[in-house]
Amino acid sequence: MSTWMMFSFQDSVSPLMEHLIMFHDHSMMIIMMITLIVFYMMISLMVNKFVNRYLLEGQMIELIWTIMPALMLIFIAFPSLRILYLLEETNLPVLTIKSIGHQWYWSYEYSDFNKIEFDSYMKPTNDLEMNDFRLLETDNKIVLPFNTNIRMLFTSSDVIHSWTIPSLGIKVDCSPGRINQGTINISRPGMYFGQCSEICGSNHSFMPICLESINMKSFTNWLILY
Ligand SMILES: [Cu+2]
Repeated sequence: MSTWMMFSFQDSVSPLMEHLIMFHDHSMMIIMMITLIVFYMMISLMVNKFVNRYLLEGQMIELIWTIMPALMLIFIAFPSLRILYLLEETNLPVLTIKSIGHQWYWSYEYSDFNKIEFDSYMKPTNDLEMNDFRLLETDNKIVLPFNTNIRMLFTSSDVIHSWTIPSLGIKVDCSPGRINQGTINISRPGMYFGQCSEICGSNHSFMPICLESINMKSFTNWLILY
């Protein structure tokens, strides 16, 4: 991977993240149009010499400037709610993975087949290999198959952590004493990175999440060999 990749987010690899990006662009267009119109109006107010001596009873303009923002809010609210419900949806998961936050590392449990459990610590800078990402690589990666509905369960053993992989469009809080649920469906093979997203103590910045996505056949081999 090139050096420049380190300065940007990874590309989207899930249908949900694709939706989120579309929604971001959609609302950004609306915001930009509003900003431009407001700036144009402010500047034209300052530079022109028009006066309106009879500024009274403007029913029509008031109707317009009440309904227009309401309509715009509806255009933002409906797609936003749609994505919110899509993000919460879990449809027929093939696999369930449990992720537990600790101060300051993650541990994972694959309990569908044989009981697999492992801890995932950040690789120290001195142990990095060529092309490894500093502060993002872990000693044990989560291995998951792509094009598969996967249910993720999240909890914590101490304080609140937050399990995040931006390119999968997932961010779920891990609270002690309760289990939260999330869904992922990865579109491509590859390595995807994330970091704990809840300030959880002194080594909060050093508990990255590293996920490797492989095909189903390799995944079952991995399960058997583990
Ligand atoms: Cu944390």
